Amino acid sequence: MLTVYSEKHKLRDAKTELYGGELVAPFECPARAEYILERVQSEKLGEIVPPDDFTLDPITRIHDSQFLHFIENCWQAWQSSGYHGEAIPTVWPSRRMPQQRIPDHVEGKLGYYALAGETSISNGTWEAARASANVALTAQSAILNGAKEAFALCRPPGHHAASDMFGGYCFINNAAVAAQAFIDQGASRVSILDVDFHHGNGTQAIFYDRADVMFCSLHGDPNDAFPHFLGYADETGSGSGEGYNHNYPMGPGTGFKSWGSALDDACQKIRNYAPDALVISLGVDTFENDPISFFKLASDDFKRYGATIGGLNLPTLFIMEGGYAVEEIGINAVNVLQGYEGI
Ligand code: 6XA
Ligand code: ZN
Repeated sequence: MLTVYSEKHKLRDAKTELYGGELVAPFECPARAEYILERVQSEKLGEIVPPDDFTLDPITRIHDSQFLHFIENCWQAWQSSGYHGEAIPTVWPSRRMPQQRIPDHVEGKLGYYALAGETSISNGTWEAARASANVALTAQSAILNGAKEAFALCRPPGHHAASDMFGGYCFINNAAVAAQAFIDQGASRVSILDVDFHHGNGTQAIFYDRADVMFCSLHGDPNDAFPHFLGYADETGSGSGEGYNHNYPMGPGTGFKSWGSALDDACQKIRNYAPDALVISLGVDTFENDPISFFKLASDDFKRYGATIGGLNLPTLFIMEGGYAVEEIGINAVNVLQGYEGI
């Protein structure tokens, strides 16, 4: 299987994450992608290529231009305002402030565009997020040009980012950008299957009223897990998108037996939908030793479910999302890809 990887992910190297009331070293760190790359190499998964440069056009098919402009310029504006730390939102247009104005000051803009408060913006964030989207688009092009499958080793991840919101370590929604690229290049239907521990709220929001992109997500019950405010089972789509959004929230301690049954159900829905392409939001934070999640999948389970996805027999684009048990992240991610390939 082809892997697309960019060294530019290293430019995303924030020093702070707001976690449990403390500023800690971010869970979403450069070592993650390096461990995955090393495993791809040591397991000889296949060729590894750098991404091509794409214009902003495929990204603006999904994201608001002013939002992208903000992510690009936030760090500069933050520093110019005289702040010494990294840019972290502290105020939001919350329920009793319904005007939804976009303030001039960076502090206001940050709150306007943020969906959560853990993710800081710092030097290099925009460049790394752009490169991550280019990784996804390059892998998508490979499939368009005839590859049966490809692995986009994206970092930073993307599935929490909505058209005009960042957070949960995500800035550009790589899976959504890639799915839209398939549609723009002639696909009638695309399925996105999100197996990250966290609900892909950004992806759901982007495609919620559309029938041409079906979204299925297996995740920690938002009653108990981030992002808390989206990802419930009764969210099934709206308008012409009604019936094309499927959430499988699961509680603390969920192991492979129940998780695998949910996957089987989602795969049946994908089979019925008969998409032209399948995009997998591949997070491996479902692992039993993940430091911020509560599912109990073992390393072997990743191989087993990779085989289930392979059984769909569809052109398949794997997009890397989360996973924070850093030393095992490569084993678990590559296990999915090898399971898919029947290895
Ligand atoms: C913030 C948790 C962010 C989760 C990010 C993630 N406390 N998403 O892994 O898939
Ligand atoms: Zn996650």
